[in-house]
Amino acid sequence: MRRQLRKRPEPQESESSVVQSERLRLVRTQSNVDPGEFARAVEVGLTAKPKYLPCRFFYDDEGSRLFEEICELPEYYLTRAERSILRDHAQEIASRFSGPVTLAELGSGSASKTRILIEALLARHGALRYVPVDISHSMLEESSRALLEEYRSLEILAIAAEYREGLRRLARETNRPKLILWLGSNVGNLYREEAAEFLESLRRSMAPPDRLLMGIDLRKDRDTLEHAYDDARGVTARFNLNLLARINRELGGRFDLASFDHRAVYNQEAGRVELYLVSQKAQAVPIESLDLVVPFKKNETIDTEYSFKYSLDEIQGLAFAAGLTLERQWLDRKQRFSVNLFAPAADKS
Ligand code: AVJ
Repeated sequence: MRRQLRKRPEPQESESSVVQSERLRLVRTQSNVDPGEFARAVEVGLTAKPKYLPCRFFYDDEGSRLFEEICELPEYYLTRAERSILRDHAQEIASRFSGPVTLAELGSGSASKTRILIEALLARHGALRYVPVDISHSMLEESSRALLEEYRSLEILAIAAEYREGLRRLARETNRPKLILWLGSNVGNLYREEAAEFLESLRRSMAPPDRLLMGIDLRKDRDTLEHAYDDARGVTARFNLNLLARINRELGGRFDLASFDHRAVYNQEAGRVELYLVSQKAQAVPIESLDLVVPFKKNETIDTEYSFKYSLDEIQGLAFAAGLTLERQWLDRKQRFSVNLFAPAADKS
């Protein structure tokens, strides 16, 4: 499924950079603008057995909007729990650095939780450089402008890229200690081994004073988890079905969205929520620009997302595998979610 980290071709080094103002620079990497990528992924995924679609394609403009809506849902406790932890401990986090830092963020999205840290860091150190990395160029531009408007002494380098390329660009930012944010339990979209590998490569890019602040969702009862991914208002269902709508919009697909169901299942053994789209009937769906007709049996599924959950022991294991030391860990009041501060392990750097 989401094998984006391992199996993707090496991206081109070329990037286009647009200086927007004295305080804002936007960089867009090559692979971020490859229009054939979605088409290739759909062709591979829908001719595989079982069928799958990589979850990174959820986030076109419509999908990004729906995800923002998910974050506000009563059932989706993740965002609120993380925000409350950040509110409670932002000052302590800022006080761990003795001077101005570079605040980097992977998958920044609308950066609404980031503000809490931006404010704490500005209050503590006066100046701040913010380097958000996100695949959505429009989201980056929008949120960057809003932040600059609000915070007068903030400086932004916005990188429109996937994580791996973003890291490469980030490694060049060496003049100040870095606080790297990876929030929202986005790590959950990686298989556990992939997560360890990715964090190890992240750790390699860190100097001794750098820190990683990571939000990780915790293992918990089935009911809470399945409702978080199958809400009463059907927003998550629309988010999942938007993958098919996107194929219709961009590739001339003829999916009838009403003939597919959204399904969320907690696989307790694997510790992950699995999202599927289920064909209600036998049907054949043409996708014009791929010159392909996709056959479905009744109840046949498309795997669309795995969202891995961690126990506290598994978080320690992840840190160890990546050569990181867990310096601090905070949980929300209901102990559903964790925010973790990691340092590069002393013997690794
Ligand atoms: C953005 C990957 C953290 O797994 O909770 C939310 C995505 N999918 N509802 C998650 C998601 C369905 C989300 N992450």
